[in-house]
Amino acid sequence: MAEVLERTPDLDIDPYDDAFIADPYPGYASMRSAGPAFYMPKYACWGMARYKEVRPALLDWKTYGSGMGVGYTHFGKEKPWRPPSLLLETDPPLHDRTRRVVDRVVFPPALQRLREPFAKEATAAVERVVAQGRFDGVKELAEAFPLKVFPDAVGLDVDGRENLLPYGDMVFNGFGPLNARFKASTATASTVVPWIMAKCSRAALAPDGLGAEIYKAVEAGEATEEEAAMLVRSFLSAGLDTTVAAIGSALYLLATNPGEWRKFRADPSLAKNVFEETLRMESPIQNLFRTTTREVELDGLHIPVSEKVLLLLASANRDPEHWQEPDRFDITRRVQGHVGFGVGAHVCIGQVIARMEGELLLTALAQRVASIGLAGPPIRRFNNAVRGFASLPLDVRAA
Ligand code: OVM
Repeated sequence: MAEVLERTPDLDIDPYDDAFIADPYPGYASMRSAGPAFYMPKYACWGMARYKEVRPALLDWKTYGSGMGVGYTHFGKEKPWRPPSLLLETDPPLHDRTRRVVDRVVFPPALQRLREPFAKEATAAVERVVAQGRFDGVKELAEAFPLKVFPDAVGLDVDGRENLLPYGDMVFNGFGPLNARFKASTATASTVVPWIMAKCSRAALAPDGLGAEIYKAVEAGEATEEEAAMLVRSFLSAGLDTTVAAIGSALYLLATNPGEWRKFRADPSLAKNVFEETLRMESPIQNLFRTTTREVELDGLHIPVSEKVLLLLASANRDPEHWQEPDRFDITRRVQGHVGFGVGAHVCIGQVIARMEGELLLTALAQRVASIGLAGPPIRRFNNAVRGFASLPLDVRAA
């Protein structure tokens, strides 16, 4: 007992503070040096920020459960702001069943038919901005490209797609405490949420898209019609903000690291690795929670049962105990093992689509752009879980 009391894992840090979000990396360093886990009195929850603990916690779904929500809200104590996701906010055995339904739809060979339309749109998007010279990298590339190809792939019609990003903003703010930032993003919920739900119905989805593929599980007796709609909702929740943030961060890192840009230009086949290194450096989903299903002992430190634990993926991805020069953007780095997509039972189910988008857009960029630089100060997007830009003024010169 004395050993437990000796430890003072309290950390007076607020990962949802504006200043923290503007530059979270010094905060992550403090969190990592606090120990294997730390306690945040302000939120009465725990955190883990080192690679050494974050990765095993992600893999140990029995101890670190998702069924009580992967946001700050503890579903056993408070009502979730929206009906829980059947994928994200579930544990086995339910998770195994729903995951199987979606796994079949995103089976990599089945997604290869997306490559050609994605590549065509990537080229068109890059050619548009090259013609402009100066443009907003967020609006014109990071948003425009995923907002075209992903809803097309799911099978949404073109009307109302402007609801997708505001919905994502609510969903990812909803990973944090339901603070002023969350509340501001839900100001449009009364129009955005019903639009999203309507688009999840079988009738709203093109017969050749990923959404319609999900509904085949109903015919096969593997899911109910209502469950299928909720699984389509997962596509519309998780599939855009993440790729938008990743592409925006990749553009920023390339524009501000001219040496790496030159390497990339010389070898556009590095596109895949540029994207992975971006996910490590500027992890689109910075953090998410688990809930302990039993008391945990970590290096003499005790976390009680039913406690929320914030897993700082972005910090693990910059942990100097695991990575050499973690703060250096190195497009030839061996970046395998980053936890930007998570790992284990809940590892990102859309990763093949996300990687395809990243690879194809960055390839088109390396092939058609000779130089890329900032044309003004980038403006950060503030969200409780997603790290990206609101605006990224860029200047490009045609190759
Ligand atoms: C979902 C969902 C929403 C946001 C993120 C996510 C990281 C999943 O609704 O299933 O995965």
